[in-house]
Amino acid sequence: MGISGNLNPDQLEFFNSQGYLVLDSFSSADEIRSLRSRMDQLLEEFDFSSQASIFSTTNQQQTTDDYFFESAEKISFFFEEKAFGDDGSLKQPKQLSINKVGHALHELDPTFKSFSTSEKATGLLSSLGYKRPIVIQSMYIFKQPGIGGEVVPHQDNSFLYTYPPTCTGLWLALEDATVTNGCLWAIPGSHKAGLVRRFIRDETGVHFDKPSPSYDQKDFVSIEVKAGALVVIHGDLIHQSFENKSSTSRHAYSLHVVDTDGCKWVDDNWIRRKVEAEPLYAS
Ligand SMILES: O=C(O)CCC(=O)C(=O)O
Repeated sequence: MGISGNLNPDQLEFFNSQGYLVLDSFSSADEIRSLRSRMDQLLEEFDFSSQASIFSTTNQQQTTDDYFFESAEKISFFFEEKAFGDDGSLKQPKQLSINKVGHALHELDPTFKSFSTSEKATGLLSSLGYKRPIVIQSMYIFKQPGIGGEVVPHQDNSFLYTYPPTCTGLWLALEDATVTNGCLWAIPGSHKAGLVRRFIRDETGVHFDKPSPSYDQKDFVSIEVKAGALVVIHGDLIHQSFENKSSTSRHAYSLHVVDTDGCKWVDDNWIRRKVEAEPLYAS
């Protein structure tokens, strides 16, 4: 199937030199509304009591690890660290307590699948040179008001490694993202220095193979965007987001894509799928 690229030379030049690209108005207000209201529904249906056991049973580490690992092919709910009081109960409604939902919304939910496999998404990947791309994970990220946790500086290739590396992040703002409510920040051009470290899964669980370098906060630029904008993130770009101490949430839907042609998904990634992911296209 022939997929035409939809990025122009200036956009490609910006992405290649800076390691990220903002595409304003990538999604319409209607599309945003439908993704958000579908998530409202999923949250409404989510039976928090069934998951509460994860936080209270013995053998805590194993249950937590299993829930995390199995989420690769499920729609799973992860709480904010600060969601719970000392007595272990939620301090606010579940809708305001979830950090993210992942990692297979793009596969299992028709509304999220429709966006994730849309022509505008595949056209973008074609422009970036993908030959047989798969979405390897998706996340609905809430960045809840008051308690939305920070995401420390990282590179996406650390977590979703192919050899050679091919990961790209597609981060869709479902609400305006500002420095006040925890927008993305990145070090422009940092992708050119290559991958710093990897997140490895082995028989003991998961760990990084090296400590994190320390980064100078002065090198980061804020990426403030309006709802509907898509931020394209190179897999080696150093990026982060801060805690959300404001009273406004900052919802986003994020996809991570890797190629399956000309590279190999390595066995010690945290994601070990039982069923192979469907390619978005093959060229
Ligand atoms: O949404 C955020 O705050 C961080 C997201 C991120 O780092 C990613 O999707 O790679």
